[in-house]
Amino acid sequence: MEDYHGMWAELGLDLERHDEFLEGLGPAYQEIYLNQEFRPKGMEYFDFTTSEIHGLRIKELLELKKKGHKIVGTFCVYVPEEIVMAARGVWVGVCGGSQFSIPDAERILPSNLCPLIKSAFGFMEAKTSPYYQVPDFFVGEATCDGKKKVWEIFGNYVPFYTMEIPNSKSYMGKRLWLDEVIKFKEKMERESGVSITPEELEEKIQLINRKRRTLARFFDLRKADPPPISGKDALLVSQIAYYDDPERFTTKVNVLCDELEEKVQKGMGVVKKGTPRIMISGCPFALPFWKLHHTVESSKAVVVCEESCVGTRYFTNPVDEGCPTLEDKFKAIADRYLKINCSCFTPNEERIEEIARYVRDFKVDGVILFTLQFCLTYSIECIKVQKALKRFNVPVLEIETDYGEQDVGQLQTRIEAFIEQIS
Ligand code: BJ8
Repeated sequence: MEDYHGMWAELGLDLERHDEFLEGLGPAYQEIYLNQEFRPKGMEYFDFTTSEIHGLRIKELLELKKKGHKIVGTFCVYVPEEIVMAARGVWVGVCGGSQFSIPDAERILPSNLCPLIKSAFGFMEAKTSPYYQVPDFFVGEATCDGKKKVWEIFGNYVPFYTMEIPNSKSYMGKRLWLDEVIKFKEKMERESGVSITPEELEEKIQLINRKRRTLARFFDLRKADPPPISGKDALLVSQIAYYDDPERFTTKVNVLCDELEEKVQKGMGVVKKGTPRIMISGCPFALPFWKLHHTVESSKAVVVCEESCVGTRYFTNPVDEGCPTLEDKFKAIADRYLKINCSCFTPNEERIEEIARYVRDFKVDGVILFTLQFCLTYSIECIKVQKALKRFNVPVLEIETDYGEQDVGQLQTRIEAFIEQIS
């Protein structure tokens, strides 16, 4: 690997602590990822991308920045990727998925706050990740209370823009959201000095739709028994979707899918046919949060689907293509994004219907309802989801966890007992 210390120093990173962070990741990746058996060859690209996520990808982003592209750090799948790109911007997901940065955040933020928020804040505040140094500005969203209040503090450190998200998908909610999408387009145009044209927007709608359809193809292949890829590898692909160049990412996922298709045709999988199939449903899995998948897959089961923003919620529903006017295209974008079933909406019945459909389609034997500690919306929504799954006789295990390692033993015991029960 090239030495990127010069680049990181120019970005103002705390080099010593950043090295410490990267040094911790290497052995974890070896143990969790590289030690797996029967990995598809197509995963080599994703291993490489992960190893270069603070190196080559940052170098690419800096080169794009030099050419006048605006780098936009985002925290939510509600921030429309097509609009960022149509204004010559680059959309990068920057949610935090590591315990490493949490003590830094807790010096300022309350400790009884979601780890996803604390982790991002800690990396930004202590300058231990380039993803908080490179963006020209950040876009947050008024979803959960934790996020929307922390964005106010975040904005004291870095340029920050917050999108309002309605609480419900009512008529008024839809109007508010369309207005927010238009305001965001204006913000992007102001930042980049580019006026978005219908042609440019259509091109980006089609580009991001191709990415979404490819991820849908990838997830479809996981419906096979045995699945041709582990849940851990599939999770990594979903995580890289937030960082990589969309065109290149789509090509590489398609190459991986071709390989997986062949395996499925030959009946080859990463586990034996009949291995208990788990769906994990709930909060997002920001990179490098792999703990839950690793625990499940070390317990003689396989994860076949993530009902999550790092999973199905990211790619479900393309934006309508070919809408005649610019106004229609923005409306199509607003409509598509409002179909994402985040627990911050009330009511959120569509999410429950979606979960039931995935249980059927992915032939799921048991569902893990996953909540990050202190995430009230997903935690409370578990009550309804659990009730619905009970009606369909689907076994459910509720897990609330954080990014730390302290509960791994306890998680392992609970997950093993659950898998034994459904086997
Ligand atoms: S659309 S799930 S990416 S808001 S886990 S920070 S909700 S306390 S991340 Fe999310 Fe957008 Fe919704 Fe998806 Fe708050 Fe819960 Fe933490 Fe969360």
